[in-house]
Amino acid sequence: MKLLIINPNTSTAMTTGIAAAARQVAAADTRIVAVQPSFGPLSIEGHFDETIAAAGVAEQVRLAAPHDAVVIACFGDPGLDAAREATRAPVLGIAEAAFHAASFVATGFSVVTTMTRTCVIAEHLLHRYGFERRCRGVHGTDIPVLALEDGGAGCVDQIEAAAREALSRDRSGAIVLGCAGMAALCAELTRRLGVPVIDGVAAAVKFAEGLAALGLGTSQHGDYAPPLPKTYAGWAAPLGW
Ligand code: 2AL
Repeated sequence: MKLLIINPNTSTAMTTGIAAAARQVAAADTRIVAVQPSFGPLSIEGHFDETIAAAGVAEQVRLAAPHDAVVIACFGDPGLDAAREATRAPVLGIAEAAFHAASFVATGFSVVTTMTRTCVIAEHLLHRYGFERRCRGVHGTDIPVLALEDGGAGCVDQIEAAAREALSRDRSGAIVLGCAGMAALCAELTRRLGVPVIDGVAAAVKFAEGLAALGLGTSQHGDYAPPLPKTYAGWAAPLGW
């Protein structure tokens, strides 16, 4: 199968890292194609960044070559509903995938993320997806996303400390990593913490493969039906239906 992974930010180093993390868990017959928007923020650390990045996700899914599944690899899942309107393939956000995975292996989980100001984005998603009763805390580390661009090895001690504090304070059984840039640290943090640590990129890849194998794609019925045909003005003109 062909799996399209969209990194919603415009850091090429992060797109490369996300592709490597995806390839590490993908099945032998899964072809990973990793892309990023042609415009938008280098990292996504707030609401304004996220709004522009969501348009970038819409751009990439609209202009994409044929694919069997799509993963949106930023923890705010920007543009998830828009992407689902734009393709028949299943579309998974890494936050949504990680919340599902964590709920399979623990009664309660904690999220450890980057900038504290982004915690509210994860909290909004937990409510939107109905996971607010499974998540026992969202914790910022104030690590800038771009400090994770090269795999984030220099940040692992700080993330471990935040995760230990979260496990104890929240009485949770698993840790969800709150940034695609943390993917390369998942194995090391699992070893150090001794609890399930969930990287949403890996979880989304495996769920996407599972859905595709089951022949399940995005519903064409109701609100996920293709966008209504109309003219789009300005820079968005090529994205109209
Ligand atoms: C993210 C992420 O996954 N990519 C990005 O640019 N920002 N999420 C986050 N919480 O910082």
